[in-house]
Amino acid sequence: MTPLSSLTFPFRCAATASAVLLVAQFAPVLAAQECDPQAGIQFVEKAQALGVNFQHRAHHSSMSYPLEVMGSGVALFDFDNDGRLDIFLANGAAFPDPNPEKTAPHKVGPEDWNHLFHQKPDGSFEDVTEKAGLAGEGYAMGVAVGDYDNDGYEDLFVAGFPHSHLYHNNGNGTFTDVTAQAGLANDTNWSTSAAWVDLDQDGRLDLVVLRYFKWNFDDRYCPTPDGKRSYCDPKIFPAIAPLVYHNDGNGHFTEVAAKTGMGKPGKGLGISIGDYDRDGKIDLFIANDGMDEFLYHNKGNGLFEETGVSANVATDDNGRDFAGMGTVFTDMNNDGLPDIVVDNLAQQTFSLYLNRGDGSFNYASPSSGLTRLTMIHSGWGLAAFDAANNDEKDLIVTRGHVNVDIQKDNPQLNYLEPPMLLRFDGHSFEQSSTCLGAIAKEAFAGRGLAIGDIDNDGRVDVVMTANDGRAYLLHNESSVPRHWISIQLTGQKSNRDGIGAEIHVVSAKTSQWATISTTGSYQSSGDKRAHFGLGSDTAIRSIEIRWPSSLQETVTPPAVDRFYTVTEGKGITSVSCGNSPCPAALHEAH
Ligand SMILES: [Ca+2]
Ligand SMILES: [Ca+2]
Ligand SMILES: [Ca+2]
Ligand SMILES: [Ca+2]
Repeated sequence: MTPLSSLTFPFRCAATASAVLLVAQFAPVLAAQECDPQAGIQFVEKAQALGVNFQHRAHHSSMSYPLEVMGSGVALFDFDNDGRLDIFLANGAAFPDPNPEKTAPHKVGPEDWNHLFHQKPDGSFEDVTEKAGLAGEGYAMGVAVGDYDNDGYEDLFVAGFPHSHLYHNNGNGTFTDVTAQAGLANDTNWSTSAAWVDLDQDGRLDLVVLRYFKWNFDDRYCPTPDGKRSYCDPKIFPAIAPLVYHNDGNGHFTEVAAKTGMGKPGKGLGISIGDYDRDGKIDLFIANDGMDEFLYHNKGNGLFEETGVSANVATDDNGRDFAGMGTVFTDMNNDGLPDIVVDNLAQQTFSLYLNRGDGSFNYASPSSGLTRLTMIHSGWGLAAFDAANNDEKDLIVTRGHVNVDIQKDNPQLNYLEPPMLLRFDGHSFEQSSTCLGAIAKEAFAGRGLAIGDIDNDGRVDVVMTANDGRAYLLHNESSVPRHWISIQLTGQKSNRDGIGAEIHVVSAKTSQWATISTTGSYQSSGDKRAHFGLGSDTAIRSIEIRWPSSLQETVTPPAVDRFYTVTEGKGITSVSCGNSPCPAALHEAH
């Protein structure tokens, strides 16, 4: 049999006997895709109904340039502080086909623009791209949201090719491109995903920008078995270091990848943050394509060491690398230790690494059922969230292969795939994609994905993107009444977003942890609020917060089903019931 290692190429072209056998072996499982009515999970797709009319333009060419199949991302954030999440969508750009002169991609008109959709009080969206000044330049890929100057307004970093852009939020509905004055104009080549995180705990968000590989528009002919030009295996392109920008505090950044120990060349597509060894210093996971994954352990003072191999997260349990794309760094089984999930191309299976608590992880894809559920699927956008508010973390994934012709050579695989929902009970996954509603039957080239409670009803919603396709907004309409709580942090000594803070929520029957983060998934940026499903519990016993400044703070909210803001050192400073007024009685929720 062909060794599986030969199948781990993202842009693989040929079918093999082993792949077909594997597919046949797992075929019966795929029939069982019913949504368990007990869970009460239900999503309804509403993008166009709510005015989120976005079409991604990939500019697929005759030359199979890899750039054209990898984007783009989405961000869910409240840019105008009106309490309602808004949506930013990154878009492609045009270039000559073929492009021997290596002309940089250029947005020729509104159809190539990035778009900002403002959520109105009635829950529908209006396109405010022009007013905001966010149409963008070049081929945009990833999006990262963070208030880097701690002025209370979320700023926006847009990664792409051949340059990335930093947009400062002016606080009046407009943004200013500050890339050059911030010292980020040297960010050339192909940037994919980025993360805002305070690496050295000085109270200011730093910026980690992943790059895919060293690439330009050179003609690379990588044929399929029948001689047709196809996408080249990323293994033929040289790895490249990420860009790590220290926030100097005056609107300027300094590139410090080598100085911080994070200068190891990679092929980065996804990044997520979590304090895996619980030492109070935030660590980073980087999903690389077709090589070892990286885990950067924070040694303090802004210095890092790469511990992927010793921590057992560099490969699968047979030492095989994979096409790491989306990633989450979240406590999946409520034991207080952040776990790691990575999604990959078909025939590689997705990866679940459960934190052992000793600085290493256990590869749990086979034992959790994730192997059999993902064997023939390709994943990109990825998030863990409690879809049913029942104290369990579920996984949602956007899917689709990179190779348009994959089905021709490999009948069991698909270029276009519907998104997937997997329920997780802390031990094993259960196929629950039909809970996503009609979209569970709609195949598209899924890429970006971000989660957040878009309509502030206590149920977490989802936005998805498609390469050369439209945007999708999955409204969570799960029907079984369960309780929840949402926490937004406002840092004082810590960064204002509270990114990197850990929150531990305890109720009668639940004990849950979350790390405040906008990064993770694939090229996307999610709601910075931490949402906790509480099942039937109607009271919170305590909430412990460990701020990035190291301050430990305990608060006890008086009621569930509320949005709380906790300000560093000051406890609860605001409470809201979302879009409706709070009921008069505090413990009415039963
Ligand atoms: Ca808003
Ligand atoms: Ca700001
Ligand atoms: Ca740590
Ligand atoms: Ca919602």
